[in-house]
Amino acid sequence: MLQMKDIVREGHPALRTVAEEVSVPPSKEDQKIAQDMMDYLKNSQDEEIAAKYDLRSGVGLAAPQIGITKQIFVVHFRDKKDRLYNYQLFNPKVISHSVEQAYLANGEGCLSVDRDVEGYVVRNARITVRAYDQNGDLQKIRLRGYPAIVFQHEIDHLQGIMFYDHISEQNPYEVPDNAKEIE
Ligand code: K3U
Ligand code: NI
Repeated sequence: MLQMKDIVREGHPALRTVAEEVSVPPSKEDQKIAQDMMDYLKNSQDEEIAAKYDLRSGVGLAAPQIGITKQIFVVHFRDKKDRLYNYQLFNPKVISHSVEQAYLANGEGCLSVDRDVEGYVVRNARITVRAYDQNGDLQKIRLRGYPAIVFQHEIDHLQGIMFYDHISEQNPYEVPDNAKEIE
């Protein structure tokens, strides 16, 4: 099972590399990478397992975060209406996005960043993602609010982009005119 020692941290080149597309349908090897990452998320959200193995809780994980520069990411979380977002995705593309922007009121964190970073991470409020799932089926996923933020955070990892790249250096709490806050 994946543990915190397997997650690379700031300074590791994989976090600043543009990840490579994978073959579709995903190979057995790539399916295992995604499944291992999904197991990490589920374990990290289980209080007992997380305490036993000292896992930091996460809602998403991208392959470059375990040092594998392939376009694979997984998410596992529920939105405020208790809808489950459980996806293993390959070669994702944001095919459209809103002009309106959004940011989490409490900022963002990252399993690859061992420090608190202050400021608003301003992103697109709504996105549509096209990606392949673990079976090789093409998925088109429309997202808004918190789920849209999580998916953008993960897709950024595949482009070598860190969440703090989106924070204004001049004023970390600057809110653009067209941006709304997400609780
Ligand atoms: O956001 C986190 C969380 C954990 C448990 C319950 C509720 C929230 C932890 S940080 C996280 O999940 C990152 C994971 C990363 F870095 F590996 F991709 C993803 C993320 C955090 C914040 C906003 C969007 C995405
Ligand atoms: Ni992250």
